[in-house]
Amino acid sequence: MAIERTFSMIKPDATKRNLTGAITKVFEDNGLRVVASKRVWMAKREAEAFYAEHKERPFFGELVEFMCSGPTIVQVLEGENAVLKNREIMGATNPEKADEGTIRKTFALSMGENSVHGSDAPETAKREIGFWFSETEIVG
Ligand code: DAT
Ligand code: MG
Repeated sequence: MAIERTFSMIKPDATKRNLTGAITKVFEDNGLRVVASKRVWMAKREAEAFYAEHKERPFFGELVEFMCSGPTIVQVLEGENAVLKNREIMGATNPEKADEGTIRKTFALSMGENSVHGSDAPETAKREIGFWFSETEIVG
């Protein structure tokens, strides 16, 4: 399996509870390397553009408001099969349905405040990495 990159966010519910290091450690313990990282407090227009695929969903307003409610850590993770591996490490969107030992099972508060975002496919990863990072900010 080739080395791949994925895009990750540590969401405001997690940064508020000082879980940035604890969550990053889970990535590293599972063989994913942080090759880019920055702390951003999203503007409403950035959250709306980043999550544009969900704009017709009933939870869109709530999602955008939450993502702008505090700082987020945006990261690029690199490793073997990184996109799928990160989705496995994260666990299901709804923490009540997430497997034991996943980030969302361990840390998430609810379906909305679910601590992490991760790209769902390699093409999505490419778009999401490009949304937040320039090539020179990614140091493998
Ligand atoms: P994921 O983040 O697991 O890829 P998604 O892309 O379907 O899930 O949704 C993006 C985010 O929107 C998700 O992390 C939390 C929020 N969300 C999704 N479904 C929701 C719902 N039914 N109620 C409230 N928030 C929801
Ligand atoms: Mg998604």
